[in-house]
Amino acid sequence: MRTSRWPWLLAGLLAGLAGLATSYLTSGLLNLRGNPVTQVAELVIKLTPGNVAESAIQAVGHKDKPLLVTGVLVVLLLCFAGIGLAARRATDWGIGLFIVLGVIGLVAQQSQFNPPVAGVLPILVGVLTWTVVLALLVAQLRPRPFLDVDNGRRFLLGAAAVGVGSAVVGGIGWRAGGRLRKVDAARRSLTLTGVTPPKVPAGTEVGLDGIEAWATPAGRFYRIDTSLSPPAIAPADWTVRIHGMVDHELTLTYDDLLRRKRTEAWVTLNCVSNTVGGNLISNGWWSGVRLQDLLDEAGVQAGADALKQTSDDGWTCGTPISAVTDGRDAMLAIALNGEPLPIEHGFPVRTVVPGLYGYVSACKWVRDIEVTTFDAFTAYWTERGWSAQGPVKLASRIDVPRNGHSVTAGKVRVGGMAWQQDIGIRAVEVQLDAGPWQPAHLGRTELDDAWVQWDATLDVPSGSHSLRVRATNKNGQVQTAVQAAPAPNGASGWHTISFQAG
Ligand SMILES: Nc1nc2c(c(=O)[nH]1)N[C@H]1C(S)=C(S)[C@@H](COP(=O)(O)O)O[C@H]1N2
Ligand SMILES: [Mo]
Repeated sequence: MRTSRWPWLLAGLLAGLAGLATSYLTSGLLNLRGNPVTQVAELVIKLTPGNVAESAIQAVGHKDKPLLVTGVLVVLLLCFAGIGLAARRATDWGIGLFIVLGVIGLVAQQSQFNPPVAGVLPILVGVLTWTVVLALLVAQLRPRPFLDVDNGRRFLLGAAAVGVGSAVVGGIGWRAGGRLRKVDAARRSLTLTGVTPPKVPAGTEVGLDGIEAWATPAGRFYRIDTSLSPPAIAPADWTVRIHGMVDHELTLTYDDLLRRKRTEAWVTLNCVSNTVGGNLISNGWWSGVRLQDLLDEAGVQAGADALKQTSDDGWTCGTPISAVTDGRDAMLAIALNGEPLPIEHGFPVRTVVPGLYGYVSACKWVRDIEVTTFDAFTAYWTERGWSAQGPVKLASRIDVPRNGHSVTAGKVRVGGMAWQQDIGIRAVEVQLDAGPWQPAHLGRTELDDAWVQWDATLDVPSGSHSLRVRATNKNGQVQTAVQAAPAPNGASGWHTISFQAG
């Protein structure tokens, strides 16, 4: 026993499998999509040069993803065995190598787009399991001359217990992930009639390299919520109740919603926490049912001024009724970019109100809408010091050039985005250094609820420069230069960047 390598190899493998099992269970319990193994596989895809990936995909066809995940697993098993052998030299070596694997997992998790904070937990749990189980198992393999116990037998018993335990934990993990798999399947099987695919209107894009796409793909949409794991709600289990200061209370199922008259619109959604020049803003093609129609049917009583919206996970927001009933496309949305809402963005139903920051309007996984007054309640973020009212502030941003970048001196094309949803953008101006404000060319500006792309061509001599931007809305208001932090009701100030020309 003492001389053979096999028990050490087995100890490494079993500790490794135990950590994968507890990590998998943690992902399942948290409703997390993917797990550290699939995330490493995705990182491998990202790091693989395009042409290599292409020929690999050609060689194996559409089985590329399962094959890659299997490949990552095989490499992992080899690592585990190797770690067992390293632990033979010194337990600390084995533990150190497990931590290195954990760091790789963490890098893979963090390199995902919008990694959920909770995604770190499965990795921590897994690494903890690895190190503890390895230490326990190899302790039985070290010669202990003064102890009169049969270490070999104890090791085998421990190894068997770890093996069985991992299988059980893995099995529970599979069941825990079942809810998300079921909702995913229900989502994929939906066919939403009357939901059209997004068609970017001609002229909205100014055609500048490096400027943010006018239409945000669903997978790149910014994501903000307070939930550790997104609620997984099957459409069949969803209802929304509209009640409070109404003549007739309404409870609608998902199918009720599907049978109703639909509205579709491009609406840019942004977060009150977005800093000047920041990217907590995205533009999507939303399909849903107008809130105004539902409120008309319920009959809003005199004196009501607020909708208290509550989500499946208990988050709340307060939305002014005036913003929902003045004719703008405020809706209970069922689709983003022509597909059922992504689970992370509120599936099966979320609210979208053009012109208000998300924290006062865009309730994801919405389950309850109480018609009430602002005096009668304090919503989640208002409780934490943010304003009860959150109309979107007039804002603009420079995307090209990026802050700190270099360009070739001469005629330089610059560009970016400008927005004030519901009101719309009339003009954008840029200022190079202390020069005069110069008008920018705008992409299509008809859609008041969506942001606008702008670009301008400037004469830039070589040297260091600063560039700033300001927008004017369709009411003739010029964006304020007064700098404000995001709290309590949104950042303001002109986005200013520095760049080099040479
Ligand atoms: N249930 C729920 N809905 C929510 C939130 C939340 O934390 N929970 N955050 C809000 C905030 S602050 C914003 S900016 C938007 C973001 O929506 P998105 O994640 O789809 O981009 O959702 C809003 N709706
Ligand atoms: Mo937000």
